[in-house]
Amino acid sequence: HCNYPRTANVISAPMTYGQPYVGTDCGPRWLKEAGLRSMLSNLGWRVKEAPALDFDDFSVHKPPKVNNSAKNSHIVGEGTLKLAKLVEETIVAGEFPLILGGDHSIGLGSLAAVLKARPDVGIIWVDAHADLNTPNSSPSGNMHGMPIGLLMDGVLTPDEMPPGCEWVNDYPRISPDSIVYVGLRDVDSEERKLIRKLNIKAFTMTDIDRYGIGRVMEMSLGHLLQDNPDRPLHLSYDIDAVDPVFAPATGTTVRGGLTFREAHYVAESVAASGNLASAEIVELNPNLSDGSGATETVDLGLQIVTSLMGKSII
Ligand code: 4U7
Ligand code: MN
Ligand code: MN
Ligand code: MN
Repeated sequence: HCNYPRTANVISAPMTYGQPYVGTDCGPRWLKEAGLRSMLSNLGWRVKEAPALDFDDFSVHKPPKVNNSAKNSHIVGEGTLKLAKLVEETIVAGEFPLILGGDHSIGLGSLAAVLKARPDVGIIWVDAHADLNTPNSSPSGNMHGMPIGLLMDGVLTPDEMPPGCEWVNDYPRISPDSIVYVGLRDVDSEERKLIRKLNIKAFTMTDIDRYGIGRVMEMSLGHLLQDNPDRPLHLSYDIDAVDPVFAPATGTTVRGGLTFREAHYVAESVAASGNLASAEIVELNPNLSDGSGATETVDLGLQIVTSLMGKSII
């Protein structure tokens, strides 16, 4: 291990335009103020911090037409392209991109980048939702429910890419066998059809009830690592995967989620695989709860990141 200590590049992606609430832009700042940097250095990481991405620089484009099937798609497209470039540069520099959201539309940028920089990447998507909608299938038009849908191979034709997101057509697609879902419990009908049709590996809350989180993570990692035990992994952790009792400060809560320990175990088991090469935590919105709910959610978010960056209990 000649490249240790490793360097983490903390990338702040304060995106709000993929969903209806202000406040997701505060996620990165709250995580940092809760002690992210010292936590990382205590774990032995060398820490770099990129200047927070600016998603409010509209000087370069005209006011976009309202598009209700993919709301704010110009702004989301432009912002996620910035993120994609930064994540690519980070990987090329040999650093670990640790991406702080922001709403989950940022997954469009981070995934496009990891797919390009590491074509053999495996993706673990921890979420109550499948985020597999397209502009046509989405019940809401909110792009935080579409990052996988826009990138999945065999779902959209290039001309169906929402306006402003055409750059995605120059990036690789996700192969359906390269992604695993953990924690699903609120899946829309078109998403369900796609999961079945494309045979995407999906562990729902029902599976977690049945097998326990230990077996579910073993099966998830086994699926992604079966052909290549050295395969790099990207973890996308939507805080709404966690039960709202423990993570109330997020925009799309769904009851019946991961317990406090299950939420940690997901991160611990991915870290223990030794394959984690990039990660993001998204959808924290400290505005959407009372003060103690916001603090609890941010603290949990930080603890999840701590686990996935390598903290072991003993
Ligand atoms: B999140 C939803 F309809 N599926 O598309 C949609 F239920 O990043 C929710 O996982 C999407 O939080 C949630 O709007 C996106 C809805
Ligand atoms: Mn999500
Ligand atoms: Mn979600
Ligand atoms: Mn959400």
